[in-house]
Amino acid sequence: MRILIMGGDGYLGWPTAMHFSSKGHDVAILDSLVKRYWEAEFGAEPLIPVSSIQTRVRGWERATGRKIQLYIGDISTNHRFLYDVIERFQPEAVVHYAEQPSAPYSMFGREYCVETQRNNVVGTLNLMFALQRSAPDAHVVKLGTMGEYGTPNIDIEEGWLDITHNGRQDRVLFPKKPGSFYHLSKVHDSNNLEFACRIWGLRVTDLNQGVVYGIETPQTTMDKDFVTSFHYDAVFGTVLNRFIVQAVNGIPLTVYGKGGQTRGFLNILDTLQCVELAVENPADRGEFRVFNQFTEQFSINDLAAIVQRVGKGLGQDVVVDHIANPRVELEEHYYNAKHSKFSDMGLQPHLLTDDVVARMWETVRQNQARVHHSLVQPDIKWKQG
Ligand code: USQ
Repeated sequence: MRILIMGGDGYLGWPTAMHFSSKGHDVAILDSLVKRYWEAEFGAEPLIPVSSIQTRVRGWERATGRKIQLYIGDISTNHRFLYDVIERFQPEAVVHYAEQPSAPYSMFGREYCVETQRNNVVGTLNLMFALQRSAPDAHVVKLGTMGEYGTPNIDIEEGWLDITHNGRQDRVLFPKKPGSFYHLSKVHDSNNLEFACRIWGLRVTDLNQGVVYGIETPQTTMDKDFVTSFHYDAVFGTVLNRFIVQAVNGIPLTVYGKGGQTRGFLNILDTLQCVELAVENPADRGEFRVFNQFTEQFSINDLAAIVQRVGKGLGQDVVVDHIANPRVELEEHYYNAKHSKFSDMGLQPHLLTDDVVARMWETVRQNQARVHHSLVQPDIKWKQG
C-alpha cells in the first residue's frame, strides 16, 4: 500500500515509518520538523541523540534497500503544500501523528495553548480538505487520545455511546471531559473528522491511544541513526518513561499528588501493531470508527511500585515522592475503559512485565550521562500557566 506517515520524524512516527517500510509498503514521511523546535524552546533533548530525518531516511535505504520518500513542510500553515503531497503521492492510507503531543506544553500560557490548538486543529482540517479534493477514498488513521474522555464516573465505551433519552434511542459520540488544552485539541479533531465522514463520506479511524512507554522496536535498534526520540523531561516525557530515567539516576519518583490517577497504557510495540491492524482493515466510506488503543490500566502508584520493585532487583533503592500535583485532575476515581476492538482484530499485547522495565532500565543506564537533572521536576502549573 502507499502509506503517508504525517509526523514521521517523531517518537511514534519514525518507528511507524520503518515498520511499514520493512513490510514492503510504499512509505512517505511528511513532517514540518517543528517538534524539534518546540523541544528546543524548553531545552529538552531526547535521551539518545536523534539524527536528522534526512540522515535517518538515507541510512534506512542503505541498510534495507527500501526508499522512504520525504516531504518537509507544515500542514497547518501551508495547505497548498499538503494538497500537492496528497495529489502526487495518492496515499491509500494516511497515518496522522503530526500534532503537538504534550499536555504541559499546551498549559504553559496563552501562546502555547493557541499554538497547540491552531497546529493540531487546522492541520487536521487541511488534511480533510486535501483528501476531499484529491484522494477521497484514502483511509485516515488519526492519532487521538484516551485523554479525550477524561475520567468519567461511568464506563468508557469505544468512541460511541448508545443512549435512551425520554424513551427514544440514538447513538452519539461519547461525552468528552478532557484535562488539558492539548487533549481538547484532539476532541476538536474528532468532531471535525466525524463531520467529514458524515457529510463528505471520508473514511477515518480515530485511535484513542493511552500513555505509551518504551524505547525500542526491532528497527530502532538496527542502527544508531534509527533510534527514536525518547523523552524524560517534564514537558514531553510520559510518566513511565520518566519514572525509569528518574530511578536510574537516583532521583525520587515524581508521583503527582495521591497517585491514584488511572490511565490506559501500552508498549510502543503495540502502537505499531495497532496502527498496522487499523491500516490493513480500513473503515468504510463514510464511517468514523473509534478504537481505544491501550492494553492495560495502571494507576500512577502501581507504576511507581513496579519501578521500585525492579530497581530493588537490580540493587538500586528507588524512593517514591508524592509531590504537589501541578495539574488539575482527579487523584482517586473510577476508571473502566473498554478496549476490545483491537483484541477482536488479533492484537497480541506486549504487557508490562518486570523484564520489560529491566530492559528499558538498561538502555537508560547506558545513556545516563546525558540526563539533565534540571529538566525532571515539573514547573508548568495548570492553574497559573
Ligand atoms: N504523572 C505523574 N508524574 C509524572 C508525570 C505524570 O504522576 O512525573 C501523572 C499525570 O499527573 C497524569 C498521568 O501521570 O495523571 C499521565 O501523565 P503523562 O504525562 O504520562 O501523560 P499525558 O499528559 O496524559 O499525555 C500522554 C502523551 C499524550 C497522550 C496521552 C494519552 O503525552 O500525547 O495523548 O499520554 S492519555 O493519558 O491516555 O490521554
